[in-house]
Amino acid sequence: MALFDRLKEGLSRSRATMNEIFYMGGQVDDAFWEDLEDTLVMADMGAEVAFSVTDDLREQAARENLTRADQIRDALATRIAGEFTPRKWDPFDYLPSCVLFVGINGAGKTTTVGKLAKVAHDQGTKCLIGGADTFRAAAIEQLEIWAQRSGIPMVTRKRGSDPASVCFEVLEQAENTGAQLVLIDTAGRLHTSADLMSELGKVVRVTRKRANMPVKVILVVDATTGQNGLSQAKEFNDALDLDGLIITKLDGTAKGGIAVAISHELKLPILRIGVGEAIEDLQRFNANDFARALVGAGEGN
Ligand SMILES: Nc1nc2c(ncn2[C@@H]2O[C@H](COP(=O)(O)OP(=O)(O)O)[C@@H](O)[C@H]2O)c(=O)[nH]1
Ligand SMILES: [Mg+2]
Repeated sequence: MALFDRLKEGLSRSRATMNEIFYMGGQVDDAFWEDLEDTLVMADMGAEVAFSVTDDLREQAARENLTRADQIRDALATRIAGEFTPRKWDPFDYLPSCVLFVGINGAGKTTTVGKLAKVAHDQGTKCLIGGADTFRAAAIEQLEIWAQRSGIPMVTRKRGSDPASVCFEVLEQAENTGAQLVLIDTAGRLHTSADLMSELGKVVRVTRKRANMPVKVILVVDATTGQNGLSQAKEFNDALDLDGLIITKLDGTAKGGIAVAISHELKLPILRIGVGEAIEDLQRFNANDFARALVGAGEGN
C-alpha cells in the first residue's frame, strides 16, 4: 500500500469525525461554522486553533463566495497544515547524530527506536542502539530483540543500573566504532514525575557532555491519551527543553487533531508519526499530507 494510503487508513477514525460536517450539498451557513468549530474542538485540535481556523475560513469563504461545505474542505486542510510548527532539520538524516527518546510508559519509545534503527541500518547507516531504560528488565529484552533481528549493535546494562552511565558508555562505543546514528531508549516510569524528570535531566546532561555529535531530545507521545498527552508534553518540554516530537498510535484515536494542538502549543516540529504497528506505519511527517488525510481533502468523501 502506498504511504499516503496507509496514512489515510491510519487516520480514518479521525476523518470520520471530521467528515460529518462535509456531507455533499451541505450549505455554508451560521450553523455550519458553529459545527466546524465544535468539530475541531472535539477532534482535540485545541480551542485556540479551532477558533482561529474557523474565523479565517469564514472570511475566506465570504471573500471567495464559497457557499457549499465541500468547497471549504481543501481550504481547511491548507489552514490546518499551517498550524504545525515547521521542521527545520531531521536528526535521522543529518548525521552524525544522537537522539534520546523520552516519554511516558507505553508511548512507543522502544518500538520507535527499533523501527528507526532498522530503517537507517537497511539504508547503510552505521547505527548504535542504547538501552537506557534500566528501570524494567523487559524493556532491555524488548530492545535486544529489535537489535538482534536487525543486526545492530546495542549497549545496555542490567536492570537497576544508572541510565546516565549507560549513555556515557553508548557514546564511548559510538566514538570507538564510528557509529553515525545513535538512538537511545529511556525509561518512562518512576515513582513520581519529579523523579523521572530529574533522572532524565541527568541523562540529557551527561549525554550532551560526552557526545562529540549533536544530541537531540525527542518526546514520543501516544495520541490516544488526548489532552493528557498535551499536558505531559508540556511537562517534558519544561523540564528537558525538547527538540521535537513523535506522535504514535494515531490509528487508535478519532481525535488526531491532538497532533496539531501539541505541535502548535509547544512550538515543536513533528518528526515522525505512527499510524499502525508495522515498520512502514512509522512515517515521516508531512503537514500537508497529514492535514489532507485528516479532513479527507480532494476526494469528496
Ligand atoms: N497501533 C499502534 N500501536 C503502536 C504504535 N506505535 C507503537 N505502538 C505499540 O505500542 C505499544 C507500546 O510500545 P513501546 O515501544 O513498548 O512503548 P514504550 O513503553 O514507550 O517503550 C507496543 O505494543 C507498540 O507496538 C502506533 O503507531 N500504532
Ligand atoms: Mg520501552
